[in-house]
Amino acid sequence: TTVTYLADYRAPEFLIEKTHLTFKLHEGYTDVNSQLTIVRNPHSTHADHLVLHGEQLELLSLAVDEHPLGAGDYQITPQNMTVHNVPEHFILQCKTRIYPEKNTALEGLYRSSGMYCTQCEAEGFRKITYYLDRPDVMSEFETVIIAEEGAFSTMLSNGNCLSDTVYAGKRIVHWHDPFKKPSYLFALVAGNLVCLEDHFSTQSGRQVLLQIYTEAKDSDKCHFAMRSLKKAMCWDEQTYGREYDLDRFMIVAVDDFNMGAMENKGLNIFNTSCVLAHPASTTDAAFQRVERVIGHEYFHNWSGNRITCRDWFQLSLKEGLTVYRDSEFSADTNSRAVKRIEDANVIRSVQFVEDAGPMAHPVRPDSYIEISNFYTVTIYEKGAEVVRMLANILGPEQYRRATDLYFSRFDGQAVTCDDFVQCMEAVSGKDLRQFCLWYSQAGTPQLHISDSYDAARQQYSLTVRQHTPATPGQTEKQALHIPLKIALYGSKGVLALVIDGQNKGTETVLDICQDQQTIIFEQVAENPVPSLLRGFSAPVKIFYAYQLAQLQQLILLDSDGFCRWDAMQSLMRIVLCNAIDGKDNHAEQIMLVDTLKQLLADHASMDVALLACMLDLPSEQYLASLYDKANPTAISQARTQLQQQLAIQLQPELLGCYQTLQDKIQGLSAPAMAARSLRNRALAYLLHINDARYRNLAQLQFAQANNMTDQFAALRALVHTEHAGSTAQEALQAFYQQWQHETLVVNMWFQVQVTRPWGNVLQAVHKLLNHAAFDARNPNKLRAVIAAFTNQNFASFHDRSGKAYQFLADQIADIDQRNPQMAARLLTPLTHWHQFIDEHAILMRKALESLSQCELSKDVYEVVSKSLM
Ligand code: HT7
Ligand code: ZN
Repeated sequence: TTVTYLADYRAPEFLIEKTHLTFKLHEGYTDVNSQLTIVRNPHSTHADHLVLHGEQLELLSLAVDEHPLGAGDYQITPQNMTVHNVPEHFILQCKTRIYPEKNTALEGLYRSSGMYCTQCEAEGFRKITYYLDRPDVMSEFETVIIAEEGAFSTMLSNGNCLSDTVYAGKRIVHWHDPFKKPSYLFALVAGNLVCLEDHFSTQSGRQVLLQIYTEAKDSDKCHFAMRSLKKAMCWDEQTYGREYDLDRFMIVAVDDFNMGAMENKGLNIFNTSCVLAHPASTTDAAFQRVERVIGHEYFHNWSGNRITCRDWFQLSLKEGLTVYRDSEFSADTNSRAVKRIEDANVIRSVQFVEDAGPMAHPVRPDSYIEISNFYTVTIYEKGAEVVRMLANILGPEQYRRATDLYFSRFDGQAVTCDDFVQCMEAVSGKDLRQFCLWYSQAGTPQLHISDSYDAARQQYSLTVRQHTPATPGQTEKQALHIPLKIALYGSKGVLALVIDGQNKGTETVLDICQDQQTIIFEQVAENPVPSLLRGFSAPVKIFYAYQLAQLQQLILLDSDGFCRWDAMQSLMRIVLCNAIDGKDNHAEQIMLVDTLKQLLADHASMDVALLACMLDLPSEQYLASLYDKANPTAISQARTQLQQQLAIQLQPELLGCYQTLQDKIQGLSAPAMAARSLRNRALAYLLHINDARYRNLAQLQFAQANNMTDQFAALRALVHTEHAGSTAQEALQAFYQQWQHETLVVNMWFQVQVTRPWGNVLQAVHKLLNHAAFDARNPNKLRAVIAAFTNQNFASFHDRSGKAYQFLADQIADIDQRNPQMAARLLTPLTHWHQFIDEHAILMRKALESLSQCELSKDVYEVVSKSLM
């Protein structure tokens, strides 16, 4: 196996000015003719041989400037083709044959329910034709697609359609993309699709044709995506001054897709799960996902496509920035506090766990074996937090000027994370060298905070100590620049902040830059409660020994929604950890119940969406991360018990909430969604009580719901309680009966069963794998059954027998034969073995070891070998 290192980056020896591709689609195979206008890179060394990428290609012919090449003129290996003795400037003509119908890896050109589609990022284009398949080679593309006349209603590629003709029984469609782009943004689609059309007129008055293509059966599920797209286009004009640049923007929905969606220039390809939505069959959460992903891919048109990455080590340049952009888009359109809580939750329960494991890597990694393994929460979500910190350090005006500078300075180029930060420095005049460690240093910084109050001097001091634990290959860590946003609360509310004689208002950002530093607040009339890391101002762990009453004060009164939720999480965490550790918990439990009672009783005056989040207990995964060696059984038990206790003790308030919100749940407005989310959380709690009244409530909601959120929440509550017996079974059957023709809903039906927190779920999983609706080649099905079981069913995955660990290893060995990217992704839960007590760690390792005995793809090999190191 070869390792690729950032330090080995060299500019390309050759550039490709023009790329002219002709695809002849035949049943069973596709012939690709490419004509590349190649020049030697004036900025590079003077090689006289050209090395192109190419994998799994059948070479039919090759010519330089129309002269056919013979066997001695070139050399082919499984990864490359070397053409010897090429001139300064020439045209390379290459004919290859590929087999899309046999492509189960879903990378390159493949078929998904009959249609042809492509996925080229990161390195899939080399499975289509020989090319310089690297993001710093940007070329102008022309694409001709030829198929039997009448075979496909839709034949698409990037850019503008130049012509669409029929000749000698063949349909010939010619596309041209005027913007230079790297090969990873190339796309082609051919299929029998229908299209929803609309228009957007840009701020400068240009008309853009918007099209969303789907299979005919899904034509009624595109309206929400279309609205989201127009909203996103408008938002990017207003927030970043970015206007769309082509005359046409197309989205195609496909069933078989390894990720959520892909930002190909002018022709985004979407997993159906991230574009289709209809109130009857789509939950509120899924609606929000569609809006977010539509925004994300659209925003890539500037952050990724116009300005792209120099090499894949810079992946977060486009992904971190684009996630930050989509996250602000969602915050502006929905609840800002809730969005921040969701983001923080992902960082804490998933990214911190990645950072503590064998796959830990910096936002800009130094090396990889398989780049597909680096589309991670660290690159995406931590990368977004890094951009957010920069935006906050600069403030809104400077940040906007800095992004304007970035977009104009580097338009049409492939650049680095350093280039991005330099724009921030240029505009603000700030020295961001220490800040840049966020890009190169892996691991989660820990802030240990202590305080003291001097009543005589009226001074309050906070001492902050920072420490980042070692990660694989990085033992020495330097102090980071951490923006710590804080406020202080007194008995009558928020206090004015005075530091060094300067008035800081009621909220300030402390620049934590040293291993240890102390900040002194003056004119503080009483010992305050610190509100720390407001708005989740940095992706760090905070350690501060709050007293219970202090937490309660923050929960009830903090003006920062994130901090209210966070204080509640802390209180719940204390109760749960005490239970896990077998400690006395009386006072803590009383405090928790009392606080929740107050919130629920007063729900009319609260942000309902925020209150709903505040009812969620910390995830098992997050709780496990708090321990050196976690006992998964103890964690699951403590969590289930607390859910039951809270349900019993808060019964009247939960029921009250459920009933009073009854008349607020119609439609797709934000208040209606918030009401549904609170009501359904209340319902889920109530079903932890073994009482037929509550089961009837769920049954009634299931039967009467006119939207998927409520119908599914009721189903989930029934299936997830041990006491619902045949009622749950009947609901499951009815649900399948009703929705069996909606693939995405069937996936939810799979998911709800494998995440059941009781009984022998592994047995149920085996049964579902044999269900007629299951298809092991479809990534969404693998996610709905296998990933949902192993990632969202902590108790069953960590069953003491270790059977679920071995089950996952066996599944991965099988999936890896067809789809290495999916196989490697599914492996994640096993890589966390080091988090758990030996009894589990040994079994998890054993499963990994069994996998390491198999013939593995590069993708799975990298994860397995790093996990066993
Ligand atoms: N930029 C896109 C990445 C992507 C991808 C990567 C590896 C394998 C398959 C893939 N499909 C899409 C998605 C995005 O961040 O917008
Ligand atoms: Zn992206």
